[in-house]
Amino acid sequence: MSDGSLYIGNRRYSSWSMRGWLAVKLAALDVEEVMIHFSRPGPTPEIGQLSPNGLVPYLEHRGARVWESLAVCEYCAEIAPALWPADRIARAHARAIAAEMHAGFLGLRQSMWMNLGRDFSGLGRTPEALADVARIEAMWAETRQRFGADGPFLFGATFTAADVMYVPVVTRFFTWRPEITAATRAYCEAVRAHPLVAAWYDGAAAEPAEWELPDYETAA
Ligand SMILES: N[C@@H](CCC(=O)N[C@@H](CS)C(=O)NCC(=O)O)C(=O)O
Repeated sequence: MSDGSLYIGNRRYSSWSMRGWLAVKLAALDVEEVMIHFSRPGPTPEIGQLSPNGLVPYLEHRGARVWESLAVCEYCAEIAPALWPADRIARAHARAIAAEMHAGFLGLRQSMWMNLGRDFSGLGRTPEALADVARIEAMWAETRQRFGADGPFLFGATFTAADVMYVPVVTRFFTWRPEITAATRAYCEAVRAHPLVAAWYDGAAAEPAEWELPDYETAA
């Protein structure tokens, strides 16, 4: 008998589910994984019936009910403190950049949505998306210079909740191929090679074609 349930959406598209799932896996919570594939037009009624905000990820664990991906990361970090850097100043920085991701980058998220099964190279390059890419590249570079010199992740050798929050940005960089520096590319490749990220991609590739949503399968 597991300690609860983690509700997620399509692996192919659900960037917020991916964050919640990664945090739960890194904390090794023993939860049943429940996939609710999205219906369109949304919102998906089954998700609305169980999750307080009508969205995934949604975690139920030993009496705790947690929605919002950043709150899921924080909950998991209570159980597995290494999800945040041990040093106070590094941890403050990690929380700030994780919050910036949770609250922002709408230009990137709207024009370069997550689709793990397509190659949209060169598309989606709106000024807003490119401004977000520039900010993210500068933030990653500063973070790695100050805190992650022993790499390959943002805070060094350990894959933290800050990396978790940015994994779906990495996937977008692979799908949409905006122009990025060699250092950004090296970070993206390290993230893509992480076994949990690879496992999520494999799960996405195994999803049935009937779950594909036409709106997310073509780009101009
Ligand atoms: N701020 C929320 C965003 C969650 C969110 O937007 N989830 C989307 C999927 S990525 C969703 O549940 N959509 C419901 C639907 O499309 O039916 C979080 O951080 O968890």
